[in-house]
Amino acid sequence: MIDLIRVKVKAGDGGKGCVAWRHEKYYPNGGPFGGDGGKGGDIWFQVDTNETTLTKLRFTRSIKAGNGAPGMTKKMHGKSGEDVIVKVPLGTMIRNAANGDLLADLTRPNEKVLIAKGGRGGLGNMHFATARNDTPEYAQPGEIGEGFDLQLELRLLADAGLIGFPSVGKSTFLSVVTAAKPEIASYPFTTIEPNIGVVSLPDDRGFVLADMPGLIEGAGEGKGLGHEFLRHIRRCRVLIHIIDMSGEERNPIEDYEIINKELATYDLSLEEKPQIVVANKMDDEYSNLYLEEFKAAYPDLKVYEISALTKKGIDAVLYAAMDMIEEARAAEEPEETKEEVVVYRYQPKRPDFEVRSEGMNRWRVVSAKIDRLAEQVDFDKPEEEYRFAATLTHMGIDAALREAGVKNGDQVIIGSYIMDFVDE
Ligand SMILES: Nc1nc2c(ncn2[C@@H]2O[C@H](COP(=O)(O)OP(=O)(O)OP(=O)(O)O)[C@@H](O)[C@H]2O)c(=O)[nH]1
Ligand SMILES: [Mg+2]
Repeated sequence: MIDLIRVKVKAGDGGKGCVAWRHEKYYPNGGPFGGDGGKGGDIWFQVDTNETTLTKLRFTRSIKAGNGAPGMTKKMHGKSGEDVIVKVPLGTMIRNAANGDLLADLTRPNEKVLIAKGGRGGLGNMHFATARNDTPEYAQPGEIGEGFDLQLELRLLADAGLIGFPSVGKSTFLSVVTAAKPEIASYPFTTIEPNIGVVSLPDDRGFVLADMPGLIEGAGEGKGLGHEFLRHIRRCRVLIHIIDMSGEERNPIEDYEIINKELATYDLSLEEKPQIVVANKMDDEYSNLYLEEFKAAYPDLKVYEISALTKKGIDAVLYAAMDMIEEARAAEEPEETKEEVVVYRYQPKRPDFEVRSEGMNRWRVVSAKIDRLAEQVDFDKPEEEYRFAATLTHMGIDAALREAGVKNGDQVIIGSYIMDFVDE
């Protein structure tokens, strides 16, 4: 499948903190002076409606964001690593290849999602001075950036989809109303992958149109090529059902029935989708006869008569499709603006925290939740400090530290705070 690919992503690592000392005229041994490392770059994915396939990423084995630079003396921060924004087509689904978890389903123009977060920079030694030790030889290493194996899948997000039996002229239709150049031939199953194009109407409206492989009887249960692509059809707002009216190879009345039956077999909701019925190949000498029969069989059905070959009757189909699409759009997204950028962050389920040994009687509690809490604590106020400590105990952090082997008097680093572990 062309629209299923794997790619590795690795966000940037944080730069390491710096160990440095203040050496100035009036501060001969002026204390720790090392700055923090820079943050590693993040990896984002963003919808770009100019992209229609994932082919560009097909040969990209891995995507890396920049690492943060180490901290420097004079308390200077290292430079942050550069972010990477990967442009993908509308309808891209991003999964964690390891377990199949859906990380993002990009269904809106410009939608942007953070997939791999860069590591935080390590703290420089200026943070580590305490009453007990005013010459800390220690600075933190940077945090490792997140990395995943991703599986990307493109589900076409076309507004309209062309359906019908093989050789009825679906690709021909696409080729005359868009700039797409699908393969066209007189044998069935010429199209084996969906093709996509953009229809631009003279009144500045437009929509995305997809051409599908031909469906046959039994497609809904997996016969032929169509089955794979019925799931794409499910995402279209409007179906344009093309019928070969020349009667040369097939019977139009039967065709129309069979295709609708297959749609319903695959998914009942497909039966409900707005459908435009198009009689194609009206340039053929017998077409009018078959059309009469067809109309007699379905007297209430609106049938658009066209010839994709001579381009006759095409505009009426496009305007009808456009109107139905706009109606469907309005019903789906009542008050959304098209240019909106939606940013969200996939959060895998993890324990709230992790205890790591950093050697030299130092420990680190890694936890976004606690970091957020710590930001709100005023450590100059004993009651707030006490409440914070109680929260840590409540979350099981004391217990986890003890289990990891922390001893009385060890240093515990939480976010950008360093505390002495006092076991009473
Ligand atoms: N006479 C006539 N022939 C047409 C017309 N439209 C398409 N054809 C011919 O019908 C044949 C099949 O056309 P395609 O556009 O490849 O058909 P398709 O529906 O995409 O077929 P698959 O991809 O196999 O499902 C080609 O030989 C076309 O030239 C038309 O309006 N009139
Ligand atoms: Mg085709």
